[in-house]
Amino acid sequence: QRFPVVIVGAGPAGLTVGNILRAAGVDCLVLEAETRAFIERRPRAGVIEEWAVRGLQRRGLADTLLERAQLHSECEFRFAGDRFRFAYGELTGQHHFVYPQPLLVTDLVHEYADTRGGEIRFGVRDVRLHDLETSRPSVSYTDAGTGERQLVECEFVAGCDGARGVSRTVLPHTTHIARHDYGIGWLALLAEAPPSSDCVLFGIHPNGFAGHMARSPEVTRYYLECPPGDDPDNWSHDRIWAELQQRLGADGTPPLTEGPLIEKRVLDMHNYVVEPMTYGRLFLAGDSAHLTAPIAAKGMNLALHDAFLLGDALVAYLGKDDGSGLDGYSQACLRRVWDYQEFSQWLSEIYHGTSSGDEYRAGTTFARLRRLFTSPAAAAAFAEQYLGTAAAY
Ligand code: RFL
Repeated sequence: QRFPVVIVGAGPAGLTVGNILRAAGVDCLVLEAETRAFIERRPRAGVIEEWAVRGLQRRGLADTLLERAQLHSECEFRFAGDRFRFAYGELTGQHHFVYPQPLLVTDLVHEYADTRGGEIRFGVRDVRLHDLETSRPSVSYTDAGTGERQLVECEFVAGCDGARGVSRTVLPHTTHIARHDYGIGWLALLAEAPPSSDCVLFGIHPNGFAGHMARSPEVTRYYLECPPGDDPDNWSHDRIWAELQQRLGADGTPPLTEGPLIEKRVLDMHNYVVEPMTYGRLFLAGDSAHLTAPIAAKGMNLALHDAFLLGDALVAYLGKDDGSGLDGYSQACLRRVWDYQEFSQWLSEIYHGTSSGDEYRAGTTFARLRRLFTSPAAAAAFAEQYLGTAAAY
């Protein structure tokens, strides 16, 4: 079997690359470890930046999203019993689109496999990459149905298999992997409860950070800062809601609308960046190349950015023999990646400085927050970074 491109992983990155290739008539094969039903339900991100939505739209991948997503243009910081609205949409003229990741993945799989006729094999096991330094690499895997090993020859491998995939493990020792550990955990929660505000809420509290993000009229994502490696079982339903009410409480606001918790898991906040994002004929995209803890809700946006660049670059090379996109791929991606990493770090200090137990950090956190609401220049800079428009400069 032979395909010009084999894509490992059917997340937002892999499916977007696949869709771009199919639209240009470039054949490809997507290999995915999970089932279609599983990836269409896996809850994760929910906030997509406007430039990313426009990028999907230009490639015919945003029709359902544009019909169904909610537009957000404000967020609210709650601290010291007060609430401060931040209207970033007014400052930039741009929005966030709230559209849960499983819905985007469902749209992208449907478009790729059912509309554009792309081939995708689910439930594959033990994917291995071969001869990446040559112009004839290949990928082997164990087929889900027959249990037999299969070998697929190709010209390029797109490593879009996320933070726990195989692509990153085959990189040579000359590849640099920069890591950062925040030393904190977040209890990530999905509540079967309507949102309690029309915008994202950030609770800055001595007990720890708390976040509120709408996902749909029926489901809301919440986060609670907790010790890294904490056991989710330490967090009973009652304890969770008591902490959320306290950390997100502000004078004159009604209590949060409570509901059953349908997801409860501890995320250890850490980041990494792989540099360069390529090795021979292997091109990494998305979480396989860089992880950004969900502090600034950037991961899926970066995955889409990589996918646009990689999809277009592969089409240019395979269709027009133009290798410039592939040559500049890693550098072009990493510019936005590092910009978002820096913003995540900056925002992390706002979220976690107050609860660090360090009076000095608490003081500088409040100074940072006050500046957002008193300095128009600081507000404009925050708005650009929050929406990802600054990274385009
Ligand atoms: P994905 O989505 O992890 O997809 C990788 C796919 O590869 C498959 N796979 C393999 N397939 C074959 N062989 C192997 N050996 C394989 N190993 C893995 C996996 O099954 C999977 O289907 O990576 P991709 O495409 O790079 O997309 C990245 C995003 O999923 C990720 O960055 C975001 O979810 C991060 N994130 C958020 N990002 C945002 O932009 N906005 C948000 O609001 C936001 N919220 C979040 C988040 C991540 C979270 N978690 C769970 C870490 C909230 C949370 C709680």
